[in-house]
Amino acid sequence: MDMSSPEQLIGQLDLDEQETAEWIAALHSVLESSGPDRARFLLSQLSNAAREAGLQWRDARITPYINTIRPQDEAPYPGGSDAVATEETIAGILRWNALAMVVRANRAYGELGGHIASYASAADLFEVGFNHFFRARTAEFGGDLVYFQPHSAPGIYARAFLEGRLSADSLSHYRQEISAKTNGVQGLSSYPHPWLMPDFWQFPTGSMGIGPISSIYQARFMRYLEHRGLLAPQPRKVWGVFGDGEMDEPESLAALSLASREKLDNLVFVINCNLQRLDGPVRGNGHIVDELETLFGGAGWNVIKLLWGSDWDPLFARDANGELVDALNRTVDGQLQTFAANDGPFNREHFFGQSPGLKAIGATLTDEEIDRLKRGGHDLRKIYAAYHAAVNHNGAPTVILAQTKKGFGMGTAGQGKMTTHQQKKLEQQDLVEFRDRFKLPLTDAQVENLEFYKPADDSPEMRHLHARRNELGGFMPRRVDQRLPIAVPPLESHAQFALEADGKEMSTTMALVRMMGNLLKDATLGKHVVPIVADEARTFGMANLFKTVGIYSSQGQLYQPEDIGSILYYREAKDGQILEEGITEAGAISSWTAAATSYAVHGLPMLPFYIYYSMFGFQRIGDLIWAAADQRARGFLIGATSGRTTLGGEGLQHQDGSSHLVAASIPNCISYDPAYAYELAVIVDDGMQRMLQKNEDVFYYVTVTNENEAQPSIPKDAREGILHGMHCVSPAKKPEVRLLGAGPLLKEAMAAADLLEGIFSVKTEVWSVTSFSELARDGIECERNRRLQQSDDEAWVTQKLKGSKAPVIAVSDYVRAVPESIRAYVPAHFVTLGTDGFGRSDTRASLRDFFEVDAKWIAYTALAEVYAGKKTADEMREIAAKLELDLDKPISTSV
Ligand SMILES: Cc1ncc(C[n+]2csc(CCOP(=O)(O)OP(=O)(O)O)c2C)c(N)n1
Repeated sequence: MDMSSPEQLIGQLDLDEQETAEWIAALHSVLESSGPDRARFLLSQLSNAAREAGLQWRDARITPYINTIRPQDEAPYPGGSDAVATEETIAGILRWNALAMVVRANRAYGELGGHIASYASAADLFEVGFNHFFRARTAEFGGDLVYFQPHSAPGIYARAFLEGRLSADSLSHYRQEISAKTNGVQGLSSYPHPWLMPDFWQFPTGSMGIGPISSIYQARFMRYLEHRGLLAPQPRKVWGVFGDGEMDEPESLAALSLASREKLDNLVFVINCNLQRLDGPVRGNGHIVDELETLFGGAGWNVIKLLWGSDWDPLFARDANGELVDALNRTVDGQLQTFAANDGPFNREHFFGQSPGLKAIGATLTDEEIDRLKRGGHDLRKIYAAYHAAVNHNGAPTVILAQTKKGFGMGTAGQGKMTTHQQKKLEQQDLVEFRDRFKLPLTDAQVENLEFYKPADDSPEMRHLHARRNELGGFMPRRVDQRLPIAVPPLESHAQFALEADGKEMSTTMALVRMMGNLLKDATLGKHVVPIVADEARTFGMANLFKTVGIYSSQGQLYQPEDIGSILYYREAKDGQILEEGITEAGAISSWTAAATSYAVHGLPMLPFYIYYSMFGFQRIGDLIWAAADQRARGFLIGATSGRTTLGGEGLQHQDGSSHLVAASIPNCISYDPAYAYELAVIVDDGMQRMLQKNEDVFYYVTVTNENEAQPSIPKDAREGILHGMHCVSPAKKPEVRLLGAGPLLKEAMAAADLLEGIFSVKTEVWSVTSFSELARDGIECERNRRLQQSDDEAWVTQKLKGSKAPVIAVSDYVRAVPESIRAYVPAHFVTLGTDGFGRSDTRASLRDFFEVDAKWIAYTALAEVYAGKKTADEMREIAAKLELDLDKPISTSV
């Protein structure tokens, strides 16, 4: 039983007030005489004693609904009142320009959308960061990293406008990126998108939950680079400014314990608690701040509640018997929102009118003063004090729970309104009120025209703004891509075994791990390689790397591993190279993204290989991969145990038949499904050259399998075809049928060719398709060039297959839609086979029969084409019988 819930604390009657006073006095006296450490020690001793006495007492996870930092402990504002006043003026201007940007865009084109209310609530939180804390990257300092709340983007653009980085023309092209380009202007993307604004945004945060988890793994990856001696240790911080609603996303909370376990005091979360999401308060009957305090506090974070502005301090000072604090404890979010949406008289009546004591406190204020009582997240001094405490906290990450008003300053039109999130049109009267509220020097006509406002260069505001950013190293956000090539070792140095396999048996997974092991040993490249797993290293045969390069652990190894005697023992080390993330694909991909973007974020190119069950990639964490693509990630995603029929017994949830379909939809994802170790070697080599040497913003998705098979050596001149997506592995003169086999099913296509030639004397040619998606992309582009430019471009598929009219049968271990993607470029009759439907637990042989993709089914399908119009139905049935195929079996997609 938790005896310390707030209700109990608040509601409990004090049976002996004198005794209580004595205990409290004792605490104060210890504090005064021996300081806070001693006081904390005594409290934990008391807590232990209580537990030993069987009290089952736990410290409250929820503290009262007031600021964590006492006024007397607040760090003073640098620059004092002048700075506060100037920065408040700047914040007002930014609010206006952000609002004007959104309202203008929507006046012109009602469909563009955008948000005003979110930034209105977050502006002060950002401004204190921009003016005092967010340090830019310079020649000497790596810079702080800031994850911006996505729908506050208009405010960040508004600031860049004042800074002279974005023009008024750009602001006029908010959410009009395509027409902006036509007009020769930098358009502004809706949310932070490095793909669209590569010199500006560093981190994509538009999809809720991605920012929080990414920022945690980013902070951890910075430590990894430092511990491995690749990055000089510097007091850099990762800041994440997020909405309270965004904290509902599982990804937002998924890595909280990692952050505290790793003692990431380089990480600060600022949660903009405006108590509203999109639809409304969502959980209006409670306190989101308390919920988050429990979650973050329980996970070991330093929690700072920043709820009330300085103008509340005298009210609390007058609250001798705790009535005001009690009332705040009791006032739930839905009600706080109603108070935000209403004026002074309403708040006097409904909040301060609750009891005579509160009434007396309220009586010290005018209605106007009550109306203007600030929440903590709108008070620059309080925000500064909280940030100051956060950046000086050691040993744990900090979260600041900043209470704000959604649509702050939008008056009766928007502040605290249920509908404020989507409001993007304001009446003239509302705009004038907004101008007056923030004392903007705009005429009614300028307001009507939604003119952007920029103070004169020599105004105190502009001078202050520039001085602050100069002091902090320059403008932010800013993405820097220095193009730092890294020498890629010659293919033979790490993949000779694959190029000249000469029939040796191995799986493509084994080949990949062996190649990676060799790359790790390379004098130049080795240290840049980052092997990442989500607790499956043994599944993929990577256990030998535990010993050779070690598993990263910020604490080193504090125990003697059970297998210490083995040469491959489980070795954790502070400079370990493998990121072993445990069972969290979301975490592992976040680490991968941090590594894959290190070239831009830290000016330090890394080469991550994240190796995982292919089914738990694009299907499970596809949105995180999409965001990595937006962030111009460079690295390898290795989908292991891939293919619907190749991962035998694992069944429906594990067998992947679709990842290549999704991978193909990501423009900068180059995906391959190689069959042979030598193909894999060529692909990895090409990837390294493009990503590391040529600095192309692409990443590679490569599927590998655990099926052992005899690996041939690389045929002469195969490289070009492998990279284009198909090359001939078994040519035939005047073939009657051509088989295209991909990945693990190339083997079935080769066996089908043997059946066709051996039993039916049908001349068969076999091609290995390494990438249907690359072939399709090439086809789309060539086709378009022919249409638009009247060029004679010909798709690779067409070039390779046009020499014959023989039918073409394609088979892969993926859904038919994958090979179907090249249909338009196949200059012959084309049939596709694939693994549509749910997987099953069974042997590979049974699965391939079930999905009709084994050698016999491929052979039968080929014969059906070759004999079309020549054999009767009965004769085809005889052929099927000869091949032991059941033509009446249900389709694999049926139940
Ligand atoms: C994954 C995902 N789901 C839904 C949305 C749509 N969405 C955009 S903002 C928003 C509400 C955000 O609320 P909150 O985080 O509290 O921010 P506020 O605007 O209140 O500051 C939603 C649901 C999204 N961007 N991403």
